[in-house]
Amino acid sequence: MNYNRKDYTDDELLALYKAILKPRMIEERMLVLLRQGKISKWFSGIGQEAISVGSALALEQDEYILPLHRNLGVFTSRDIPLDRLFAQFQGKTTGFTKGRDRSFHFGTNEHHIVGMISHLGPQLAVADGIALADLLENKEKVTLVFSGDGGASEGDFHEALNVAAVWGLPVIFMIENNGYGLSTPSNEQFKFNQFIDKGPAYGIDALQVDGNNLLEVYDTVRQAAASIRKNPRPMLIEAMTFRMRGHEEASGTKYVPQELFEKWAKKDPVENFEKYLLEGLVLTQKTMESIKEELKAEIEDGLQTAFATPMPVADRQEEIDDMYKPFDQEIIQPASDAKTERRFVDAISDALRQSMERYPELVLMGQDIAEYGGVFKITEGFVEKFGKDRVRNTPLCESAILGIGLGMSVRGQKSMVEMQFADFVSAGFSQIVNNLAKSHYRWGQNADVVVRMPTGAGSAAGPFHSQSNEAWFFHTPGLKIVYPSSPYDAKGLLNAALEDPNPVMYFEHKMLYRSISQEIPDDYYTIEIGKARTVAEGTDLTIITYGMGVHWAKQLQQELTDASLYILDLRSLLPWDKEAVREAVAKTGRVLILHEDTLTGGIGGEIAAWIGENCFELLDAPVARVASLDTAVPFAPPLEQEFLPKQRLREKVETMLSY
Ligand SMILES: Cc1ncc(C[n+]2csc(CCOP(=O)(O)OP(=O)(O)O)c2C)c(N)n1
Repeated sequence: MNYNRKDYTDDELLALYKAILKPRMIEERMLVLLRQGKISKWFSGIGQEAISVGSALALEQDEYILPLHRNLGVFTSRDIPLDRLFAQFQGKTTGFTKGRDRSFHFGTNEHHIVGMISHLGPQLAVADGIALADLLENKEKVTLVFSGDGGASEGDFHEALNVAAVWGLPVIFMIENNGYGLSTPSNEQFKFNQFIDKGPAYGIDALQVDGNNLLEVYDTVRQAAASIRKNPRPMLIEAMTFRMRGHEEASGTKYVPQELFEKWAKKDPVENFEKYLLEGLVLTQKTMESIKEELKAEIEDGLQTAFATPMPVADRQEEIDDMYKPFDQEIIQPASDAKTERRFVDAISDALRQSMERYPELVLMGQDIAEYGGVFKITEGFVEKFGKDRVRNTPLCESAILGIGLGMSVRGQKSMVEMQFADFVSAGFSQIVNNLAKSHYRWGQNADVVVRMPTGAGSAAGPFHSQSNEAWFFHTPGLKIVYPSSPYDAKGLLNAALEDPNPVMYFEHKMLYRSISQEIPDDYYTIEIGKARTVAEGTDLTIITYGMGVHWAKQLQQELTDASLYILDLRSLLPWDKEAVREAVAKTGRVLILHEDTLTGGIGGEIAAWIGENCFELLDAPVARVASLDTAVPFAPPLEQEFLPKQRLREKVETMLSY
């Protein structure tokens, strides 16, 4: 192997040697422990250490790295105490996730590392988000994120590179091309010759390195980083390497031809570097032995401490509470009595504007939201007031933008991501339910992101511009969901959502945008998240609902001549107001749950079950539900009307009243 030491001193070379030896020695020990049944799973990075170590050492200590499952060398190069690292592998409390996530699935802001989620690709956009925060704060920093050649087939790879290119984000995309994705060889994974061919297609500089040559990786990343700090832009580095063991230790290597192992064994990154230093008299046999002894002692010491630490004891309340970053919401009253008649759409716009003034670290992202003002014109005029840095048009990359939101949270920034239509959130689903929602529970990193969701049917917009999909998120611990039905609530709840450091899905029904208005305070104010509102205090039947359902119920109340309705608007769906529901049940003893979302698996099912379990003795009739038909949302108005529950509401109410 050809090493070019340039002007690196002997001490620098020795530091590199120690750094590459460490993950190798840890791994060799781990493989023994695995065989002894003392650890449960191991993803080997043997043969690929030069990439992790070279990359990590080439960056400054406070520059973020986002490693994957073969990057032990990143963690060791950032000097993570080994007892904590091993405790993490063993699921102990002294690790980084309180025993909640395994192996390398953790982040530590102290060490400027954001670990992976199993899905691999989502990681790339998180790096974009960290880089965007750095760029906006003129930090002159680089973020480096890893991808395998297999993971690069994911759409997330394309989105992250595309956004990074368009926004000029200071990110190094380090692709470890090791020839296999689990058992799938490159020729069944992609059709192009090499990853650097992709660079120009994205408008990104791309370089290829010998991933087994520590000095080459180190030097290349150092130079790339120095250039990017001065001239922020993304860069793709393809590190050619080989996976010397199975995908993980249990999965074997039968599918890999033996001659490949033989060929690559000769290129072993640790042995070759060691030989180079010995031959160049940078390293003596004696120093080498004492370095190995020292590392061995450090590893054994770390293992002993980790093994001596007990397994976590489950504390139910702590488990539940840790899904969210603690936040004591302080309800803010408007500073004056000044009020103006505002439509629902204007109330949302007001909240965004006032929150942008209140939080200089808040950034808005969405398709066509800048000069164009968004398809519903909610951010019209925002660019003039807040500038394009903070009001960002995005490419059609829902997944990347949501991941960027998490990355910005890592750097202490707030973001609002506008889905052009709630339906399109499916393109970014994984980021929300796997990354944003679980991050705090896993390693204490909150996702300070509000996702605005223009939702609902009623305008003959067909199956893909009309869906109610709040239930997709209702089932995901770690998220909050609010769903206002009035301009007053729309403003107060959006402000509250933007204040909350947790990920909040904010649903806004499109049919309410311009059809309702109300006098609302001119000043900034917030409404408590998780608090329902009593809309009507009737005595014969309780309707529990939210969003458009509130308006359908109110209309029916006016039409009914011989019965009165108690109407409860939930306003927040996660958490939802159980006390208010209990009270509402007690008022009439008859409960109908109404929502625009389809019936099966809808939120009504959960609320009905809770009432059945907790309020049985308050009931005079079975809890009923009325919701949309279990179909896609149809286009033609007569079909859409039949789909929506409004059609069936009156009949249902009358049946219940005569029960
Ligand atoms: C979205 C998703 N699909 C499938 C998997 C299962 N899986 C985990 S790692 C892996 C192979 C990844 O290959 P590559 O990105 O080349 O990285 P390598 O393991 O070779 O380092 C697969 C298929 C996964 N974790 N996530």
